[in-house]
Amino acid sequence: MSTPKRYTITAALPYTNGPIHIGHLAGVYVPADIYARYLKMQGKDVVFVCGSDEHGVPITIKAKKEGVSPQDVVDKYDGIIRKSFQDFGIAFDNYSRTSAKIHHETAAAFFEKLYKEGKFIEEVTQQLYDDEAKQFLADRFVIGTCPKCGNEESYGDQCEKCGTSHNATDLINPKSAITGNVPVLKETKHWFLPLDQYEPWLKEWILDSHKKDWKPNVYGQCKSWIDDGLRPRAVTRDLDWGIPVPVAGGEGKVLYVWFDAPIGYISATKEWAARENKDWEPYWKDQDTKLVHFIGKDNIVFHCIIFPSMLKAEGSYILPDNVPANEFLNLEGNKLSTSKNWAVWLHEYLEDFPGKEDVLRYVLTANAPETKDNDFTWKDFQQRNNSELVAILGNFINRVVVLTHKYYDAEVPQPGQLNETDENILAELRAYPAVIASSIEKYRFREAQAEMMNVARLGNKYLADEEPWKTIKTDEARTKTVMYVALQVAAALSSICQPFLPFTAKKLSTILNLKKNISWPQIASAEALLAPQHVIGKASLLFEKIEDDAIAKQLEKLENTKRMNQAEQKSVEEQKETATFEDFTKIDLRVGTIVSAEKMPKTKKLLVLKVDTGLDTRTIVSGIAEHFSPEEVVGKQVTVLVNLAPRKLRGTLSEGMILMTENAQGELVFVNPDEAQVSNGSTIA
Ligand code: B3M
Ligand code: ZN
Repeated sequence: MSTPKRYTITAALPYTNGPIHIGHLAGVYVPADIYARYLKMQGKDVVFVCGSDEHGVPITIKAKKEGVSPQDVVDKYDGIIRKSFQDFGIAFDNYSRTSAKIHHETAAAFFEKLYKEGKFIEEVTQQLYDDEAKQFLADRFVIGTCPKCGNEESYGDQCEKCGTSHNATDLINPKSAITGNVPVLKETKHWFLPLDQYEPWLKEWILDSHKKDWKPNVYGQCKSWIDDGLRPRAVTRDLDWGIPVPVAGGEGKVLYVWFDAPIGYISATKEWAARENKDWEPYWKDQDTKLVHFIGKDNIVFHCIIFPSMLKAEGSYILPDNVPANEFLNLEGNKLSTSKNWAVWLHEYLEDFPGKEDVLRYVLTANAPETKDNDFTWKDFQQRNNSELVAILGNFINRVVVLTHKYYDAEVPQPGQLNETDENILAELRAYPAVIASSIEKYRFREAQAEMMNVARLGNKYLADEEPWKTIKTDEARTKTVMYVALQVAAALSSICQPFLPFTAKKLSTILNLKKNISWPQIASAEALLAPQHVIGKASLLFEKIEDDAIAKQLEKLENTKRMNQAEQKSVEEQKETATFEDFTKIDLRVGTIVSAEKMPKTKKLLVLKVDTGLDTRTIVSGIAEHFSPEEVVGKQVTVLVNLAPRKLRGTLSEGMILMTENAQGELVFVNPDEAQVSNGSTIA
């Protein structure tokens, strides 16, 4: 596209069925924010929109599980997610919600238009139905084997393993996610978007025109879907949560969430334009507008094939110029998972690392899964903070600021004649904005950020080579020149780091006492960024070291999560053979108290207990020494099987057994009665 007149930037609408974590930030929101901030800094006309995706089956499932209404669920998470975005400086022009009136109206009108123009196929088909739940099963209400890759846990609309999108009826061995039942087929009427009819156009638009400028992972996925052949896709559902189908015969049905959600970008733009007294239409309908969708790789088919086909069918909209989807971020070697709680939740991160928003932004960009899945590790987080942010960027700024205060009472000194080194440094500095811009415009944010750090490296190296702390004693004039040049680099950094580290940029502006933001063209020009005699502000540290114990705490948290998950996964043992009532009455269970305990010599596992059973005080040998010390168990009231045939263990006669079980963490615990209320000898039946 030749120079666009304006930009419409969208970031995937998060589902409001849970809070958001580092994977969301790394894959979608930080890159989108860097891009939008960068463009705005260049004075471009930009709208950057997002919002909560509040329809769809995951939300109704969550509501069912928690025994609340879907509205309660979306209200709760919309609030949490909205706050996380604000906290991390994701500067949307508008963050809307798909439950907003304007969205319901926009999506319904969009559907109606396609309906009236005959763009849908209307068909009565057999859909999966859960007889017990009295409900049709679509999307995430049904789980089965993916016809493409064999993943046995595929959802009805999409396989998370291979990314294929399909119809629920395509699944092999489908099962209801509500009851676990095998669904039956039942007739129902739905509207389908005939994607097959768009195939020739999609081939031309994606396979021919975007071969060069779309990322290989995105292009490759699109090509594979198109090569597989596209089929009509239902855009309505038999559900009661969503946007009602606005045409006759649509009663009791709603729009498919993936039909309404991307229209949410349009609604969010409308809402913004109304607030800003602007016209929304050029942002979506003028061919000179560049539309860019930031998403994760699981959303590629929806943004590259289905939504564009909808826009094409409607006829008056522009199409995305690019869809720079990222791969996935893993955490300490494992896939991020909301259900397994394997995540770093943004709201929790800020509790543990207050004021370190930019550190996370930095690390996530440095490690962004741009071309392949990548791993977030806490060690790497610490390392990048300590040896990059603190040691390079923070250190450079701190040296410049502290020395300026010390030598010149905070005033930018008047430089003398610049020598070749100084000229080279300034020439290098002036070249950076173009280099970084070029990476950003190619959606290579890691590369762009690495170049930003190179500016700080340049400054550090310059100071280390010129050693103003030494020359101050021998050559005042030279020192002034060096400090002047170093201050120019510091000033440039306040602007160059802004898209990546917005909080730091602000701090740095305050430290340098900048009255106006410095623009990138200004850096590229020969003009002084900080004029002699300008008085800078107080020194303060941009970053601080992260110590080992803070990292250990995070790793411990993850270890706990692992343990919990393992305990949960442990399958429940099958029920044993039936015992008759007579069998049961033979068993004599009593309440007893452990009165003494000692380790059985020369064994690891055995404790010799004396137990007051109410009948007598007897010896019981128990294999719990690896779980409890003798001191821990003395005084405990426990359940005792008293009529177990006595048996000799290592020469000691054991007359009974103490009942134990395992808790969720896999630790042994006593099966004990409510201690205060029962006396020893009480029978248990
Ligand atoms: N809510 C899916 C997701 O969070 C979906 C994105 C919608 S973008 C229009 O993965
Ligand atoms: Zn699959």
